[in-house]
Amino acid sequence: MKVFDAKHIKNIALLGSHGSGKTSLVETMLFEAGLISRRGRVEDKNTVSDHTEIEHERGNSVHSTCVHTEWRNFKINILDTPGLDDLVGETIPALRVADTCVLLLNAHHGVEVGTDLVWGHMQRYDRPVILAVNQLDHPNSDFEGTVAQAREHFGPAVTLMQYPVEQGEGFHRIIDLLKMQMYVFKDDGGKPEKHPIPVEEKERADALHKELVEKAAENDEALMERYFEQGELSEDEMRQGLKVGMMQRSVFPVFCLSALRNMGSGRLMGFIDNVAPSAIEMPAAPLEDGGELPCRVDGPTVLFTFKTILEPRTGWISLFKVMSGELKPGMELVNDSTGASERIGQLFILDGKERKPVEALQAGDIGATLKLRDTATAHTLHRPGPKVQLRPIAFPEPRLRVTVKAADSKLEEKLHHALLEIHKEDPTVVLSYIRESSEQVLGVQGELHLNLVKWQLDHRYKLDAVFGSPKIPYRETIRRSAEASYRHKKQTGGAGQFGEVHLRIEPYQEGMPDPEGVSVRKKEEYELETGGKLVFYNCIVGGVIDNKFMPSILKGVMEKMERGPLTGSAARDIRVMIYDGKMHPVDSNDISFKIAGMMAFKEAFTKADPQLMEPIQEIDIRVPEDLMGDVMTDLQGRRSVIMGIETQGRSQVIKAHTPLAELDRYSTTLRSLTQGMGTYTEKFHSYAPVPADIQQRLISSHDEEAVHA
Ligand SMILES: Nc1nc2c(ncn2[C@@H]2O[C@H](COP(=O)(O)OP(=O)(O)OP(=O)(O)O)[C@@H](O)[C@H]2O)c(=O)[nH]1
Ligand SMILES: [Mg+2]
Repeated sequence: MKVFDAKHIKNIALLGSHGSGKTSLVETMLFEAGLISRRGRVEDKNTVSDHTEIEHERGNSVHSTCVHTEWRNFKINILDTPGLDDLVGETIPALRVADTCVLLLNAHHGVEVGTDLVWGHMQRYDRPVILAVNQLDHPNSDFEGTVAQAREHFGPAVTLMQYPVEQGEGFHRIIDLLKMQMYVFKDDGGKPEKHPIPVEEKERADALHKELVEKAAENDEALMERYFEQGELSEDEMRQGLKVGMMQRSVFPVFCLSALRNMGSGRLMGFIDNVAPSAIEMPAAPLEDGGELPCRVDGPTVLFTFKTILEPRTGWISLFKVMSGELKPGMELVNDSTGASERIGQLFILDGKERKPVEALQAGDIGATLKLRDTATAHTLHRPGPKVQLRPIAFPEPRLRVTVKAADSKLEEKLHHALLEIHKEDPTVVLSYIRESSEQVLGVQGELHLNLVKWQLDHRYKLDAVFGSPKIPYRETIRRSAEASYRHKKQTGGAGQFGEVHLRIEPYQEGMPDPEGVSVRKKEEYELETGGKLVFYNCIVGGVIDNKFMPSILKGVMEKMERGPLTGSAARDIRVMIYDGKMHPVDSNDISFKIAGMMAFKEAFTKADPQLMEPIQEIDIRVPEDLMGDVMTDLQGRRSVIMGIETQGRSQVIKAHTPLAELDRYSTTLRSLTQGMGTYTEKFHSYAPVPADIQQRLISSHDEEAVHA
C-alpha cells in the first residue's frame, strides 16, 4: 500500500440524514477510482462501507466506517457516518478527525430533520463544509428547492459550484460554474464528456459564474483587486479564493450528484483534491493543557484514537489519526490517558472490513492497529517524554435511561462485561450503577440505539437481558416537628436487650439556630450521601443514656433515613434531638439503642407531616416553531413549569422544569410529537414536594409491594 505524503492526504466525513445516499456515494467514489470493479448497492447488502451483519439486517449504516479512495495522486480518507440521530456516537468522532465535512442533501427531501441535527453537531467542530445535492435522478428531485432551503438553514455561505440541466429520470447533464463546461454522462454514469455550455443555459451559467467569482474574490484582498482590475479570475485563482472561503466557513460549495447512477463523484473528488484543505493546512489541534499541536510531518509522533472496534477473531482494533510526526510499525508509544506503554505492531489502513498493511503513516493520515493493551477511543498516544494530551471527545449525554439485568442472574457478571465492551466500542452507551436502588442503568441516545444494544447482546453475546425504567430517586422529609419515644425490650432467656429513647425531630434548614427547650450537649452535622443533611443533637441530661450508646442511636436513625418510612426512599434535611431515655444496667447494649433510636425516629417521622420530595429536571427542548403547540400541551400534561421560551435560529427553545417521574422515555415521545425534529437535554435542577394525591398513590403502592415482598 503506497505511503502518501501529508500534502496529498484529504480527510472527509460524509454526513447527512438517514438515506441521503452517503454509503452509495462511497461505493461510487471507490468505483470511479478503480479501487473496486463492481459497485455494490445497500439493498444488495454488498457495499464496502455497510459491511457488518447489523447493517445488512437493517439496510442502513450503523457504524462510522473508514474507507479510502485515491484520485489523481491524492488519497482521500472517507468516514462514512450513519445518518440516524441515535447513532450520533458514531458521527461525532468522525467529525473530530475529519478536515472537511461533505454534507449530503437529498434532492427530493431538501433539508431534513437529520440534516439539521447533524448540522448542529458540525457547528461545534468548525470544519470546512462541502454540500452535495444527491439523488438528482429521483423523480421528485427539486434542486432549486433544496438549495433555497440550504440557504435558509445554513446561510449565505451556500455557493453554487454546479447545477443540473435536468432532473429526475432524464438527469445526465451538469453545468460546472468553475470550469464553465457542461458534463454529459452516459446512462451508466462514470467519466463524463465535457461540452461547452449550450446557448440556452449561457445566460444563467454566466450569472451564476459571476456570483461564484465574486464569492471567491471576496475572501482575499489580492484576489479582490485582481478581480476589480480584470473583471475575471482564473480557475486557479478561484480555487485559491474558494479554499480561503471554505476555511473561513464563508463558502459552502454546492455540488450535484446521483450516487445511484454514478454521476458527479469524479468532479467532487477533483474539487476535494484541489481545494479542500489537507490536515497540514488546518489550524493546530488544541491540547488539554491549553497548548496547541500543529500537524507537521517533522513534529513528534502523536496519535489520536477516534474509534475502537472489537472483532471476534482479531480482538480490539484501534483507529487513529496521526496528529503529528510519522508512525511506523514497532514504535513504542505512551498512552497519555492511561499511562500504558503501547507497542505499535502491525499498521493498516481500513477499507470497510478489509485491512491493508502499510509501512508508515504520515502526519494527517488515518490508520489502524491491533491489540493495544490499554487504549480506548479519544486517547492520545505519543513518544515517551513530555505529556501531550489532545482534548477528549465531548459525547452527548444519554437521552434515554433504562435499567438492565440478566434474565438469568447467574449471568449478571457476563452481562456487565458485555456492556463494558459495548461501551468501549460506543462511548454513548453509558453504564452506571445506582447504589441507592441497586440498579444497573444503561444510558443511550434513544429507542433505536437501545434496540442495537439488545441486538448485540443477543447476537454477539447470546445473552438475554431484561430492561426496565429506573426507580425515581424520591426523597423524604418532614414539614413540622414531632416527638416520639420507643422502648426496645427483649428479656426472654439468653442475653437481654433494653433501650429506651425519647427524641424530637424537626425540619432542618441551613443556618437555622440551635433548637430551643433542650440543652444541647453535643451537635453533629452529617452531609448525607443521598443529599441533604442530618443534624444530630445529644440533649441528654442526668446521664439517662450513657454517651457510649449515642453512636448506636445515631446509627439507627441513619439506617431509617436511608430507607425512609414513607416509601423506602432516602430521607433528608432533618434534625434529631435525643433528650431522654432509659437504660438497663445489664441488658442495655448497642443493638438495643440502635433499634430504639430507629423506631423512635420512625414514629416521630410519621407524626411530623412527612413529605415526599421528587427530583425536578431542568429541560431545554428545541423544536421548530410550527410544532411548539403540541409539545407545550404535552409538557403541561407532565406537571411542567414553563420557565421561558427563546428563539434560536429557526427553532424555539422551551425551558421548563419537569418532574423526573414524568420524563420516562420522553425522548421517544418528543420524537413522535415532532416527527424527529425535536431534541432535548435534561439535567437535575432541584427537589420539590410531590402533590398529595401522587404521594398517597406512591405510599400505597410501596405498602402493597412490602406486603407481597
Ligand atoms: N434514486 C436515487 N437513490 C439513491 C441515490 N443514492 C442513494 N440512493 C438510495 O437511497 C437509499 C439510501 O442510500 P444509502 O447510501 O444507504 O444512504 P445513507 O445516507 O448511507 O443512509 P444511512 O446510512 O442510514 O445514513 C438506498 O436505497 C439507495 O439505493 C441516488 O443518487 N438516487
Ligand atoms: Mg449509510
